Amino acid sequence: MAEVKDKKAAKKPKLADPVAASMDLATQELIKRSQDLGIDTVFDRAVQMKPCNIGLQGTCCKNCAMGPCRLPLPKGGIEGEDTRKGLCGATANTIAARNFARMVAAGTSAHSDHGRNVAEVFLSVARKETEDYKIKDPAKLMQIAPSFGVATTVEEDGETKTRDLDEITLEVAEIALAEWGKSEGELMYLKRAPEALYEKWVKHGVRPRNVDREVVEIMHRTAMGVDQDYKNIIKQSSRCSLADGWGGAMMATDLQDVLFGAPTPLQSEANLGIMKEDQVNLIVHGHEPVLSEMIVAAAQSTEMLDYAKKKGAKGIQLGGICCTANEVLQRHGVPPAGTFLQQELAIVTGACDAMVVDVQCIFQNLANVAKCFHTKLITTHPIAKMEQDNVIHMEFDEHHAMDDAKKIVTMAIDNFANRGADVIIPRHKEPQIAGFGVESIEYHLGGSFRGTYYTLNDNIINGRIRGLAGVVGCNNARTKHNEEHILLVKELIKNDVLVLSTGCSALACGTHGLLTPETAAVYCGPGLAEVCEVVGIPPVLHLGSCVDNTRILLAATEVVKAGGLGNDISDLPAAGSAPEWMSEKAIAIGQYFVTSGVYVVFGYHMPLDGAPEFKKYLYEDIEELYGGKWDCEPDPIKHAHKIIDHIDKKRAALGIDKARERVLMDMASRQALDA
Ligand code: SF4
Ligand code: MSK
Repeated sequence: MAEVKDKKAAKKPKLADPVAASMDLATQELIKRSQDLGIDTVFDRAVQMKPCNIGLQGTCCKNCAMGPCRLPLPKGGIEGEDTRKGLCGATANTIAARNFARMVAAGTSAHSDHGRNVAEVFLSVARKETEDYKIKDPAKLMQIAPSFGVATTVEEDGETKTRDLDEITLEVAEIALAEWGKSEGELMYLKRAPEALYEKWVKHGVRPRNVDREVVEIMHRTAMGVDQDYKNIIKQSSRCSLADGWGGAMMATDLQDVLFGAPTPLQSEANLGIMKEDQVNLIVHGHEPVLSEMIVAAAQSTEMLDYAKKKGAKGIQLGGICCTANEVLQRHGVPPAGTFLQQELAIVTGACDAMVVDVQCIFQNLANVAKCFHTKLITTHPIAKMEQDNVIHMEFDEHHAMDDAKKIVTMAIDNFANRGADVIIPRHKEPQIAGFGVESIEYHLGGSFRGTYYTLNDNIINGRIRGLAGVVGCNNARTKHNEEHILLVKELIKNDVLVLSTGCSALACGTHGLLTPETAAVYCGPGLAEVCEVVGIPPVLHLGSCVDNTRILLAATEVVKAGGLGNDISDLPAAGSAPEWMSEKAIAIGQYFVTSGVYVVFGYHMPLDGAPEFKKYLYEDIEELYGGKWDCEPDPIKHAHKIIDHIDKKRAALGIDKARERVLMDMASRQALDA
């Protein structure tokens, strides 16, 4: 018996094969290093623990203490009537729909609570309660004020004058913050959508009343013994998701742009190779730029740079992980160190002097990895602490934001001297152009005479650009790191599909060199390559973080407005995709794109297989309501071709499929299209 125990104890845990785990060389190198050092990372844990088969099917319910009730689909499917039910009688459809709805609620609450925090900081600025944040982009404020019903001009003595900026700021701040909990009416941003889409939302009764209420209502309706009609549950999921996409997340993006500046394209680099041996490496990770903006300002201050030099470092190298990376990249050119799956590896370099985190997508295991090195792991948000005793909590408060940021940067600098000699920073990094937005797409692909997005629309109509794809979302340790993103995106651009990218997908594209204009000549079809060359843009446009998916909604709205491609988002030759999704936020995003008329394809897997009738509703029937629907395809090449087929179907419906057959059009046919 003792021998058996010894054998068990001696059994080594299974480890990930670095080459099978990631397509990125820097990641492979550091997975190997972590294994040599006996430190487990998500890649190893993914081969050691398999997902639960019933959870994968979406049909495990634990919404009351009589459960968990588990309703797997029998092998070989169901013949005849589906008699599966939980103790209360809940069907597989009800259980899968409730689980799906709760993901929408969780995702919406994450984006929207982020948005609320930004709105609160914005109100502090408007009330002049903080000196550290300012309005950096008054033009953007003027642009969004009318959507909140705030006038930007006033009639005085027969003249139209611009109103006082402080007054506008305060009115926008108060109205925006009320959007989370107002007692009457509907979200004000809904009217920014194309009219035809707004009318669909009216017809189907899915206009969100306020942000918080739609989340609360999902939690109520999915509680034991409430809503037991999967179509009705999904109706509320649609309404809640709109409160995210056309509410909390959209306000987060807009107010961040007003406070920190709307992004314009800039040059940077990507991947773990951005870390430097002779500088203080400070990694910012999480989501809210309210924190990271101050860290950037503090780290670039002469005071901190001088202090770093005094402590023997040549400078301070900031790097980002996850969506914080996108936020500081798009506004300051701070290079991303990695995507979601590389967070532990940044510490495994041995060169990370401090990692500062706020909310969302942060592994609790960071604390265990940090324990093996000198790295200071600092949590900053009151709602996101860690139980491990090596984690330092330094609460970040907007009222003394710069002081807090300087304390954090000082801690990183002081820790530089504690770095061991055993440092491995992979050499791999790529140049990139990032930071596009609705406004910069207009600048690059717009037209001065014919409407803002005229050049883009013209190139879609004449077929040089076949269509648009929003490729977004996470990494997932159940798939090979970055591979689905990259193979999918390459296949799309090869087929002349212009890609708009956010989140970790955008970081992956940067890591693998797809965010440079030069990429076009190497990977694109002839039509897209020509457009990219003429206007000098990459074929994959970096549009920011997860909340910035709302930039894609607004860009699509601008395309509709510019004319010639139908009168609703659902008419456009366009689709959405999240090839390596893992977060509940991705489900909320997918649902608001579907409810906005977009065909959305996810990779990996969707937790719907245990409820085929409900799955068919999301994959087919829902299209009749909003013009968008869900799909799933784990193979990246097939995934790309589902999107391309959809784009071609929409082109045919618009009558522009002929144009694509002759990409090089003569003047007469161009005029015919314009007519
Ligand atoms: Fe089971 Fe119904 Fe309770 Fe869910 S709500 S755990 S299906 S009894
Ligand atoms: S960070 S939500 S892993 S994209 Fe927004 Fe990346 Fe997904 Fe987090």
